[in-house]
Amino acid sequence: MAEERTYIMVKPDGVERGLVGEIIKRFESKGYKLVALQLLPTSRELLNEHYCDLKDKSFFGKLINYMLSGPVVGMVWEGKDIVKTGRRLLGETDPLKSAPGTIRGDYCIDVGKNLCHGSDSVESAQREISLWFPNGVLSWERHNVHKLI
Ligand code: RTP
Repeated sequence: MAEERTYIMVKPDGVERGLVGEIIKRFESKGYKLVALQLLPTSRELLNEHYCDLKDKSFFGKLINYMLSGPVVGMVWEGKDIVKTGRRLLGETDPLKSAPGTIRGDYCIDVGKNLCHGSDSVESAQREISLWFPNGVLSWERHNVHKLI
């Protein structure tokens, strides 16, 4: 059976602040495998689809404007329990509730600028990966994984 995958996205503030490398480093260091990576401007259409579950929330308009403010870096990471562990690496949605040692706990203070997104379930991950990477992602093998990490 294929390994679990998740969609991780560095939001415009993370790209602007030069934190892409730091975020990638945390997933790599943990032992996860990168299978897709892209820098791209978002569009209202993609964001409406990505955040379709939140369209009735009071902060929806603010969220979409923030996400349209600059390019994002979208990634697909693969590995054991990556959806749940990926969210733990990111920290809580509200950075002030995020433990030090998590990405949001270490690098931000505002829920409206919380640096990154991570899929919240295996089903959401599949939906988001198809949305942001319609041409698919790479499959590759790490033969010397224990020597690399
Ligand atoms: P994400 O989708 O970005 O990983 O966030 P999440 O699951 O941790 O949180 P969710 O409830 O899905 O919210 C999506 C994004 O909306 C922004 N937000 N603003 N009260 C507010 O102003 C507020 N609440 C949420 C955040 O950027 C959050 O990540």
